[in-house]
Amino acid sequence: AKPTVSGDLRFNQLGFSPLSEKIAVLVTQDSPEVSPKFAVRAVETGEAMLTGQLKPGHEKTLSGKSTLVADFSGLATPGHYYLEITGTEAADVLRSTPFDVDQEIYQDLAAASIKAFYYQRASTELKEVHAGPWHRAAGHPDDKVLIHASAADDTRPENTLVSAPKGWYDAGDYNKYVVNSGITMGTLMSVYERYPEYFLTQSLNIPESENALPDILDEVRYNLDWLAAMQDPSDGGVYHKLTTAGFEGMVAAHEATQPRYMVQKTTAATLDFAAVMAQAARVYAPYGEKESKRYLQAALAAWQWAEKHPAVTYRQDELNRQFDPDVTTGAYNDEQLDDERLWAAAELFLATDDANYWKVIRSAPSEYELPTWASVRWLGYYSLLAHKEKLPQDSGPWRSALEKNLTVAARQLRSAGERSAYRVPMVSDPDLFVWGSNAVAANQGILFLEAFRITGDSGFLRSAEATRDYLLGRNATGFSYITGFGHKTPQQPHHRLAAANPDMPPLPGFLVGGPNPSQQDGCEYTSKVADESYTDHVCSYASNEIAINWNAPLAYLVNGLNAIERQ
Ligand code: 9MR
Repeated sequence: AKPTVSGDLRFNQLGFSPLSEKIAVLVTQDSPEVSPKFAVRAVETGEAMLTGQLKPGHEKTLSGKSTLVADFSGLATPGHYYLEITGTEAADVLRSTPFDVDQEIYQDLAAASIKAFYYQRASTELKEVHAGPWHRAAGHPDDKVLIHASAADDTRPENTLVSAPKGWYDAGDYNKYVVNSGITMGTLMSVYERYPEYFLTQSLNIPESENALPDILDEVRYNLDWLAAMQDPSDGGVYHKLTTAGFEGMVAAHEATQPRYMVQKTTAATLDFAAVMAQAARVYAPYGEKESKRYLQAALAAWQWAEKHPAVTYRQDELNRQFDPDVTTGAYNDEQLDDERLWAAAELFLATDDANYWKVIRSAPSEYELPTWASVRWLGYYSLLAHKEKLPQDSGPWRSALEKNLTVAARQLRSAGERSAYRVPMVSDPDLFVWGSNAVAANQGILFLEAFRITGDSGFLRSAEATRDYLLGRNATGFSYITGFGHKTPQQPHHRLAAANPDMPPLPGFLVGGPNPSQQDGCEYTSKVADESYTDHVCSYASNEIAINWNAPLAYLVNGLNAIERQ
C-alpha cells in the first residue's frame, strides 16, 4: 500500500522548550506498509531543519485507530517551524500549523495557570490594571452568611449571620467548598515549596504583586483568609461549604445574589482544613510569625474536633430530608476518611514534631494512590518525603518503602505511556476518564515530577512533558484543554464568569475538566469513546467546566517543568 498521509496531526500547540522531547502524532485510518517521511521546516525560509520517518504508534487509540509518530526531539534550535509529512506522490503532503521551539515558551502559561485563581476571587472588584479586559465588579461579599439549619448549634443557632468573605469560587459555579479547596491549597503550597527560588521571580500582576511575598503565596493567602472563617471558633469544627441553596443561573458574579449558607460541619472538611492550615503554618513562617502561629492554632483545634467527631460525613439527600432549605449544590461527599486523617497527621507532624501524629502515619497504608479531592493520602506522603530532615531518625526503611511505592507507580505509568498510541500515559486506560479527567492527567504529571526528584531519572521528566503535551493537544480530540493557550482551545467553558461575558474570549489559563464518557450533563457529544467524550459547549459541566482543583495540578505541572527547564 502507498504511504497515506491523510489524517489528523496531534501535538502540543503551544510549542516546545529546546531540550524537551518533541513528538507529533498522525491519526490514520489504516496503517501503511511503508512509513511516510517528515521534515520540520523553518516558517520563514522553508528550509528543512530536521528530517525523519514516522514510526507506528505501538497500540491502537481507545477508538481503535492507528497512529504514526514523528519524533523531532533533536530539533533544539529556537525558532518558528512547521511539520511537513510527505507520501510517495508530490501532491501527497500534509502540513501542520506552525509552532515554536523557545526557552521561554512556558513562562506565560505558567503564570496564567496561577493567575486563573485571581480571576476566581470572590468579594472583590477586579481592576482593569490587573484583569485587563476581564475586569469586573465585585461579587459575593459573603459578610452576611446564614448558618443553615444543618449547622445550627447553641452558639450559632439557625440563621445566625456570620462573615466569611474572600476565597475563590470553586469552579464554573460561585460556591466555596472546603474539601475541594483543601487539595487545591495543598497542591499550590507544595509546588511553591518544591521550587521556591523559581517563584521569587514570577510576577502575576495581582494587587499584592508589590509586597514582599511571592505572588503565588499572596494568591493562596486570599483563599486562606476565607478558609479560616469556615472554622467555628467555639469548637474548632469546619463547615463543609459556603453555598447558595441551589446553583445560580449563568449570570455575572455581582448579579448572583441569592442567600448564602454555611452548611453542616463535617470530618472531611475539618481534616482537610487541618492539613492546609498546618502546611500554611510552615510555608508562611518566614513571612510572619504571628500569622504562622494563628494557622497552627486553627489546625490543632480542627484536629481535636475531628478526634471527637471521627466520622461525620456529608450526605446531601439525608440532609435535605431533615432541614430547609434543600441544598442541591456540589456535595463533595466522601465516606472514606482515613486518607484525610493521614494527610492532616502528616502536615501536623511536620509542624509540631508530636509523636502522636507519627503513630497515625505509621499505621496507614502506603501503596501509591493518585490524589483527587476525595483521596488525599499522597498529599501527606509527598510532604513527608519532601521534608526528610524532619522525619524520625529510625524512619529510614519506612521512607524507602514509601519512595519505592511512588517510583514503581510512576514507572508503570511511564511504560504504559510509552506503549500507547499518543505516547502519553493518560490514553492507556479508559478508566482514567472520570469527571475531571484532565486533573487525573495533571496529577500524573506531578507524580512524574516527584519520581524525578527522588530518583534523578530524566525519563520521568520526559513523561511529565508528555503529560503537558497531552493537555496542550497531543490527544484524541485535538483540543488544547487550556483556555487561551493553543490554536484549538475551549471557547465555551462551563464558567459563569466567562458565560456572563459572551463577547469576550473565555478567561485565560483555565484547564477544563476534559473527556468523560459518563456524560452526566446530558449535553450533545459526538463520541462516547473515553478519550473523545468531550464537547466544547457551555452546557457541558461534566466535560467542559473549569475548577480550582484542576487548575492547581496544572499549575504544579507547568510551573514545575518550567522551573526545571529554565535552570
Ligand atoms: O469534581 C467533582 C466530581 O468528582 C464529581 O463527580 C462531580 C459530581 O458530584 O462534582 C464535581 O465537582 C463539581 C462540584 O460538585 C460543584 N462545582 C463544580 C465542580 C466541578 O464540576
